[in-house]
Amino acid sequence: MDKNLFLNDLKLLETENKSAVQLYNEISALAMHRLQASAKKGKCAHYLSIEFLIGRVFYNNLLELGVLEETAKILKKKGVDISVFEEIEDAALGNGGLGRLAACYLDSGAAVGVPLYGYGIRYKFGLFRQKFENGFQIEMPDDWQRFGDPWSVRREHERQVVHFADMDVEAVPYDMPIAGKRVNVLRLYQAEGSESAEKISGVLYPADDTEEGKLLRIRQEYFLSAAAVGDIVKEHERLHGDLASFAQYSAVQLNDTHPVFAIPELIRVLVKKGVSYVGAVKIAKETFDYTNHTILPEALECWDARLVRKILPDIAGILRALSDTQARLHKKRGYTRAEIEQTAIYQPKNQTFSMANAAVFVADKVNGVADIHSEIIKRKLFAAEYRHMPEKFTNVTNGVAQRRWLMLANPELCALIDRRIGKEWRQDFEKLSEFGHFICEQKTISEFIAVKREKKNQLFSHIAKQEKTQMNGERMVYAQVKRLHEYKRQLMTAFALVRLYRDLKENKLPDFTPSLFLFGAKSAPGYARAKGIIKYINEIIAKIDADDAVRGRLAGVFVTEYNVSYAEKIVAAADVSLQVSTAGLEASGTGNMKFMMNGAVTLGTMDGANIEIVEKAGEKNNYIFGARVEEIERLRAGGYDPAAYLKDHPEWAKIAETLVDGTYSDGGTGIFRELYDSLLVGASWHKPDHYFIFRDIEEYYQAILRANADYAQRERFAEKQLKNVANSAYFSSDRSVLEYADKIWHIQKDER
Ligand code: 26V
Repeated sequence: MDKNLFLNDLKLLETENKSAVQLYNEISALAMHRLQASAKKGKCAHYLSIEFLIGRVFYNNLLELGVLEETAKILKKKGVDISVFEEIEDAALGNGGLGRLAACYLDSGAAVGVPLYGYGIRYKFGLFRQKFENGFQIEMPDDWQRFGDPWSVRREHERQVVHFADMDVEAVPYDMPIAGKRVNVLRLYQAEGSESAEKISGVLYPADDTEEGKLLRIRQEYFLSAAAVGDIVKEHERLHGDLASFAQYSAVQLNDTHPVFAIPELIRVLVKKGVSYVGAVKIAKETFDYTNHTILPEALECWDARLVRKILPDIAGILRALSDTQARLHKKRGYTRAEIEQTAIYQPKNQTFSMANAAVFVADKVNGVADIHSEIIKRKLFAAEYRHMPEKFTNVTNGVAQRRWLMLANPELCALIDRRIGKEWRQDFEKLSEFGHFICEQKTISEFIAVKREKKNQLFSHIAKQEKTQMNGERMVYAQVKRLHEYKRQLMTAFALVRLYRDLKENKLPDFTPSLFLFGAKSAPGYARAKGIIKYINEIIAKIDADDAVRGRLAGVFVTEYNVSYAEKIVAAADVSLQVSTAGLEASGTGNMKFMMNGAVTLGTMDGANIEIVEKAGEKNNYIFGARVEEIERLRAGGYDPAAYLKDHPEWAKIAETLVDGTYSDGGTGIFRELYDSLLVGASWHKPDHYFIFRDIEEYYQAILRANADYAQRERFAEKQLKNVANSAYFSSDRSVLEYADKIWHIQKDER
């Protein structure tokens, strides 16, 4: 883009009497007008994902285009403060780490010059908007387009028809340019043609507890897969003609199992165009790669074959054929009967298609998202495949876009880094390590402390506005912000908070540094226990808040409507990043990296990317506690008895009792009793305390106290924080994308 043309247009823009929304649309249009997608040459990668959690794009795009500062200056001259655009809400077409990762990867692909194209769904409603009523989560629809969508262009001529047995659906693409060294495109498809067609791109993750819900989910996944495959094949034919060379020019990354229907769809399309079935399978095997993002059994998709057959008979047929091909091949390769059964795409026992098995069978490469996670999938989840085809498996540790998570979120810290090592690190993030030479310097330490104070003040004034909660003073900030799920153990933090409250009240912690515990999370609407945990935390916070005896020393805030923009403020302000999942269950985590870059220490378990974080920044600069994976595996195999533990630890027993002894009220819903039972009796198909809270709780509490005591020596603590900043370069998604390009897609970056 020619920056000057844009800036000249902006200088001429009439701003008087225009609303923020109007200006947002007009300025965005000026930038869009000057943006043009880069030409495709050589091999391209395509990233298929059911979620793209892009957040607010306005500032990010101007930053990527290199005009953010100038734009702010020009607008200021016209009397417009660039922060007015903060009222434009986020586009939340995703729900957590998986979707945010997709957005960071697109950002990095463009920034480093890798031709990486995103394919997703343009949901009419994004993830629900959240508020609390009496401490309970209430969901409201997120009509994200009400401010307009100036960063997308509808491509009328590129529409396609997606066929289901009972209806035809129009897939209309909306293109969002992703600017950097090159301009890539995120193509989101909207479903049109009839009322039932429109439902397909209606909402993200429709409830799938009924047959109708399941069918809708299958339709969404196939809709995305078929539109993307159709588009990639068409583009290949336009540029290269011959389909035999398809895999030479296209890599397709399956972001978890949701887009796995792309495999049978590609085979279907190729066969229809005259390629033999065997030839089509070969091309598919060279084209697809698969990333696994979780080992939780409830999240590994298995679709009822009857339902797939009902609306997609051809696709069901191809999956069955593929499963037969697979069985023959595995037999020839010497898989045991048990291994053949485990890895089968079609599972005859329950008549389902295992989408993960299809992905692993066809993919050229399968990767996990952090070292430990990749080891676990090799050793457990896909053990048989790994035994016979070890070369298929690899790891690419996740990363985050430092442009959004550091430069945009924390310009104050960036300015401090600039003052020490110059500005080059902004283009080449590995240079950030040079900052390491300065972090023991008194001047750097005091300036860093001042930056943290400033970021806390900014966060607190935002919280005052959003949550009507006043927060002041020099507090230490502990933050746990992420999807709400039992394995992430927000409930364990809640217990620790109750313990802190009690110990403070009983004057057992005379030297406690005043602290704030910050929570942010949305719970899936149908996930009753997660919603119960939100209510419990809100009850605890309210009680602490009402108690004069502790108010100055301890506070909690559960922010409402936690989203990407809120996260930007929280990661910049926090001192301690709480990453406390049961070892082995958090595939990677990416919040942990965002906090690290901004100088929060990690207080967490040896899980996901936490392990790599402490490896880089040093265990002594972080707070590690709890059972390691091996111990959890042993406990799971037998011998874990939370009731016996509580018998020996009456202080924790009393705290667990607060779920049922009337200390906190669940409004008569019975959900606290259900949570209590899940810990002590076992509920649904789980054993009691399935996530090992009581194995780790005392160690967790001690780690919180240790960090708190260390913080009293503010400067020493700041050094630990700075060590984390200086060693965070590895966690840039620029590094991750280059690794994908090199190890998985075999693509050269564009050296323009
Ligand atoms: C989905 C579901 C849906 C059904 C109910 C239970 C459940 C539990 C987990 C999930 C997560 C699906 C995949 C996912 O979002 N994984 C996240 O991916 C991030 C990016 O790689 C990674 O950092 C997180 O650790 C991982 O949880």
